[in-house]
Amino acid sequence: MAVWNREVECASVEVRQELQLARLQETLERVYARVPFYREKLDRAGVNPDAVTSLKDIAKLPLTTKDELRQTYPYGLLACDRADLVEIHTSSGTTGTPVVGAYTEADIDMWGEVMARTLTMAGCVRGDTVQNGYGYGLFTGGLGVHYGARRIGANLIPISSGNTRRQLMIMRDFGTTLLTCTPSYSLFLAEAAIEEGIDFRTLPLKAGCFGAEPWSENMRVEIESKLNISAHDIYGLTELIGPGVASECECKNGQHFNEDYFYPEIIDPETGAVLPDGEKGELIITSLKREGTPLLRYRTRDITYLMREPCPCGRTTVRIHRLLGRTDDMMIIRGVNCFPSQIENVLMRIEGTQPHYQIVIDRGASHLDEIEIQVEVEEAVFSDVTRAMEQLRKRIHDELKSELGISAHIKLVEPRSIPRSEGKAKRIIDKRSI
Ligand code: DLL
Repeated sequence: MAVWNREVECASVEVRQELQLARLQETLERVYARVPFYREKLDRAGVNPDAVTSLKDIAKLPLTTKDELRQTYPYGLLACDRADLVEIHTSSGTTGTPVVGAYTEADIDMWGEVMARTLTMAGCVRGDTVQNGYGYGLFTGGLGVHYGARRIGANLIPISSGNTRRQLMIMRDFGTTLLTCTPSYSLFLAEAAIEEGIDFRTLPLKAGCFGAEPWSENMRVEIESKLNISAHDIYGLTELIGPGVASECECKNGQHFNEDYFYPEIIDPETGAVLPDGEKGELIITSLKREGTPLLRYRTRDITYLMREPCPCGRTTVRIHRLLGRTDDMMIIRGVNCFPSQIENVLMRIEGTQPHYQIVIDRGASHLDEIEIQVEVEEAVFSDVTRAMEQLRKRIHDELKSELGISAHIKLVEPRSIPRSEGKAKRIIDKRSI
């Protein structure tokens, strides 16, 4: 059964806003009564739940930041009894303190609904075979798609990420019609298919839902031609639910926001002022129905803008433009979120290295992210025997791998060879033309 919840997705603005206000008020009451962190925050801001009598009043509420989520780890933002939890996910970030999303049965139910809407937009119906190449586990990609495909009643292959040859074999043998994975991995599959002698034009694959990392219109053109499919952009984040926050319909002109569950705003990241539709800024999201870990005005750090022009598909929900960047320096390397500061922390505790380094990210012929870290080493080390250099290189590689989960190519360079900057150091050179 396709899940196109017309009553909600095609509702008039008035009907939708009425629902949003009622849910916002319930959420406020819930967090005020059950989450001391929010009670204190709202008290400090001088807003109690009764102060919100229209949707515009949401601007009175304080913003929530990722740092606050970390400070309240692991259960500080829980708005239900522990006994009512049925699942927990955390961010793919490896900063030591993960960001937690905790789900009650009703939250999982809602996740299934929004993910079923997402897959439906890509044309998925009962009888389709969905190959789910997002990682299963704490990452939300795997189980998010899983619940959506189950809701539709599609034939789901929970293959998870990696193991490229097997992905291709399964795709060919089981007649996969819909693929879900990161956009870069889909291109990697296309390359590998050539080596395996598999021609996508002969496969029944018709569509794919791609997200979890930045990609571009150029990349869509490449994916659509190489895999011979329709490629849809899907957006979400662990903090709010995982995938299922917004997704593209067949018109591919912005991602429809599941506004009955998530309330979007765009703010100026410097001043915090709410910006009008069409203006670029930081996406802020309030959950309207979460029971486990509801969030008020969460700063996603993702940059986009809101599009309210009618969409020919008939859905009336507001859309977000394809993401335009982030307000911080978070890198997403093969789906793993990490910050330059984490790499720096590892480098700085290894003797023989200098605090001068550069991170070069590229997508090679394989279409997968490759990361090279150039590190200046001390004079003595650099002139030392090759074996010592090799040991140091291996140690940096292994520590980064175990701490951040990324496998980087390490290049030790001479002292003073990395360009110095008069202002902020340019740590990241991102050559990915996505
Ligand atoms: O990446 C959830 C997800 C899984 C989305 C599968 C789509 C498909 P996190 O690991 O918490 O959750 O990372 C969230 O990834 O704030 C964005 O910066 C980035 N991101 C997610 N989707 C897109 C997209 C999942 N379609 C962070 N385009 C977000 C660009 C995206 N960036």
